[in-house]
Amino acid sequence: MTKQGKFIVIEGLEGAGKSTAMATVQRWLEKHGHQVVCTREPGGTPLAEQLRTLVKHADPAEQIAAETELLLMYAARVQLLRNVIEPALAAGQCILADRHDLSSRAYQGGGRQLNEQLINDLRKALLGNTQPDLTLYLDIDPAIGLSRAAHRGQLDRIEQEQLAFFERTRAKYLAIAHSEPGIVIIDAAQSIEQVATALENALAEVML
Ligand code: Z5A
Repeated sequence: MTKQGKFIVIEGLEGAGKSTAMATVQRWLEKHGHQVVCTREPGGTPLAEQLRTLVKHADPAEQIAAETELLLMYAARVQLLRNVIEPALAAGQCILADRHDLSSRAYQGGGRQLNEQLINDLRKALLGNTQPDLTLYLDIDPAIGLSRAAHRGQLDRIEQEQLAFFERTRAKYLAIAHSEPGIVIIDAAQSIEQVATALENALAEVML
């Protein structure tokens, strides 16, 4: 029987350094002999990429209900799960994910203050047993993260939220990371080199 691959997720606020971390983690995994499939959420299949565009660049004239936002994130996630994540894990490959379900719990649960039961029910009904083996949460003060991200130019719909929204999101990330197993908190205010070392140490503990 083929060995089930590992499912590794990178999480954090915008500008925390997720894209930079993805490259570090991918290099580490490949160096240690793993076949890596990278994903991003929302996105990662043709339909999920269309949902990503909708959710990030919806017409500002229309108010997007928080529940609609959550369901669009979930529609994209289930599409990615069934078409990419589950088959790759079953084939013994590693999934390296730029965001997964913890983003919904933090942004829609914390930032948007949606009912937690609703999010938990969706998770249970739709994600089943496919859970990350390791989540690397890059923790950053939202003011620092947003200032890093601002260099990229025009902000999307969610990036235009007030600082308080991102502070609630960060608080939810931290509360979950402190209370559940399998989530390592990395101080993302450190230098890129220090963050890379912290990521490699966390990987070594779980993967070696
Ligand atoms: N969202 C949601 O609400 N609910 C969900 O369930 C899901 C998502 C799945 C997706 O955007 C949006 O959807 C996101 C959450 C929401 N919205 N917001 N706002 P995304 O994931 O595509 O984009 P993002 O989160 O905005 O990612 P990002 O801005 O690309 O962040 P990043 O990848 O973490 O940043 P980076 O590109 O690696 O780094 C940013 C800059 O900082 C760059 O110039 C780096 O060189 C620099 N950097 C990186 N690390 C460092 C350190 N350590 N020191 C100094 N500078 C650094």
